[in-house]
Amino acid sequence: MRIRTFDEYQTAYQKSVDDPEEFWAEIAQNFQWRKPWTKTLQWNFSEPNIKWFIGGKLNITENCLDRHLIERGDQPAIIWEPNDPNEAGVTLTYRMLHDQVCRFANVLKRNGVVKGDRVCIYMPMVPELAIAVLACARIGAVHSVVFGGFSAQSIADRINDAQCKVVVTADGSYRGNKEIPLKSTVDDALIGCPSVQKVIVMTRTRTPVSMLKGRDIWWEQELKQVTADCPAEEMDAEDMLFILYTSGSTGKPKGVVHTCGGYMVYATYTFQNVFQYEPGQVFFCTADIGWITGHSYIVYGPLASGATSVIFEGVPTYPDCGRFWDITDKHNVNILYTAPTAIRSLMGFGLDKVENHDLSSLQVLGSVGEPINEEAWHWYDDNIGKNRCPIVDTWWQTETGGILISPLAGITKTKPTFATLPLPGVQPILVDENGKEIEGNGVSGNLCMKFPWPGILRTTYGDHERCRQTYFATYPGLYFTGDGCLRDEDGYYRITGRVDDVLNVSGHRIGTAEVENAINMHTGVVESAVVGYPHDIKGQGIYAYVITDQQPDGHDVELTKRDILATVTRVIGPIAKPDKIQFVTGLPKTRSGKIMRRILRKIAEGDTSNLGDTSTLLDPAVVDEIKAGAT
Ligand code: 6R9
Repeated sequence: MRIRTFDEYQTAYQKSVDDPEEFWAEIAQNFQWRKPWTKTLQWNFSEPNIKWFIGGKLNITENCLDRHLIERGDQPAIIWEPNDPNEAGVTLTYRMLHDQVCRFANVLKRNGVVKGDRVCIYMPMVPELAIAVLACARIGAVHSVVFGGFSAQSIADRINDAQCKVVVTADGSYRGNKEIPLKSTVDDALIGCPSVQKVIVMTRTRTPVSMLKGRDIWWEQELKQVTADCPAEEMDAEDMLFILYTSGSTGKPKGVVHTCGGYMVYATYTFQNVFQYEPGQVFFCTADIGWITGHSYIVYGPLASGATSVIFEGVPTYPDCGRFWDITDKHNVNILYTAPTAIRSLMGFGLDKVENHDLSSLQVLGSVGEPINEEAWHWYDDNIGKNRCPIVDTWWQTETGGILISPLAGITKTKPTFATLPLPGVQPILVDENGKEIEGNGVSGNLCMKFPWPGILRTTYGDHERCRQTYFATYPGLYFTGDGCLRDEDGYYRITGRVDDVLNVSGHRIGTAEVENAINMHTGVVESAVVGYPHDIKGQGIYAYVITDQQPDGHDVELTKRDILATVTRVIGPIAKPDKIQFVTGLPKTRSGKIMRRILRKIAEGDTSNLGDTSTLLDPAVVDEIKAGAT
């Protein structure tokens, strides 16, 4: 499965294009199947209908756990580093993890969860989060992990969309010097979630919680009632493995669906090749399991590879900005996978807390989530990798299941800010607005894919038409990523950012429409428009133009801003809080009533010299007012 030279990469790539089915069938042989597949691929992008390893039967947890027991049962599978460095961590060997997953799977069963049921997981970054995820997979339940920073309303929306039967949560979580009450947020969410029958609560912070009789049960108590004997459920390759909600350009997050066989093969293949993983290495991905990066590269990819995966509960700046480097030295991390926003924020603290670390265990560095700027790339390369660790800038999406465009560590020649070349099995194509292919090198366009890979999403939960509309209808016959992209003279790809109304704030995808909906819920707000603007640390910041029912001087502006921020936090979560709010009396609209975001974006960027054609505006005067009041 491992590619070791650039020649081998080229050969593999060619084969994956010439004979994709044979290519992936050979790779899939490296996994444990209960029953082999009868047909490798069947697909069309028009419905879409995509199936990999048809008729194959498996359970992903047998691949992540059982099959490692003989050879590496006593090797660490998970190293858990708590928020507080003085608290004892936890190391779970493959045998221990297997045992705990089986036990918790039995807890789920005992509480009525059967194959196909949806389970919402809203937890801190503790080993029990990975255990809950794998326990669902063990019995064929579909997990829907909701990031611990989301609000009660966001949890409720996700639970209702997927009709989850059970919620797994904790009393609270620690992040830096903050204690966050998770269970009480779940309680608020569940007021409007009739599908939920049971809530399983793990003890973490000992925050007082209300436990509703007949509904709420303690994780620890439940575990006393079960054995560690839990045979894995036999799953079809195309049975659902999980749902993960992600923002798009419309108001409502979509439940991206991944299935068992293709996702397993793709997450694992990309893990081993992109990072050039060697047995015994320690892998530290700093993402949260609440995002796709954590699903694929903390849980499934590393565990299916028999790797040691670090789970970190805290934040990069607690107790100080050397925390990542403390963890690297403490656990002898070999591969570090983090986000540009974290690198940029740590850069700002200088080198004091870097230079007092050894970091010699590091061999490969990764970046994910957003474009990495040249300065951050070099800082990472010079100060963390000491110019001896290849950097892999990995481009991919929740919908792609795994990395699509990236260097192979130490094999592909890197170029700062370039995700470089497509992985085997990935066929990118750049198109113009009309869907016409832009051929050759030294060109830019909208990034699409013309052929499926095993990790591609299969549908959006409960609304297949939405999946078709969002990804497969813009350019018929192609999967549209929503990203703009440059292909340089060497054929290297650089992702330039979203071309739709999706923001990327600190590597988090946030739809402008979602933020607008949240702002508009605040009393007195008449209308709002949200755009992104370049932000030194977050990559993009959120800029909101808001019309209220008061004259700009008729209300306490600072107080109203604060209330709007509180509203957004309440409706979505703190990650969606605007960085800047400007009160305006009107928005630049065309005669047909469409907001001209292009103009708002320019003003937010501070570039008002050339606003382009404003002649189609209903009221051009509004632009001058907005320009004058820009913050
Ligand atoms: C894995 C993940 C996906 C969006 C994607 C793109 C941006 C991710 C990137 C990158 C430039 C990279 N993105 N990796 N942009 N270079 N290496 O982040 O998934 O949360 O769904 O976000 O993130 O814009 O479309 P997700």
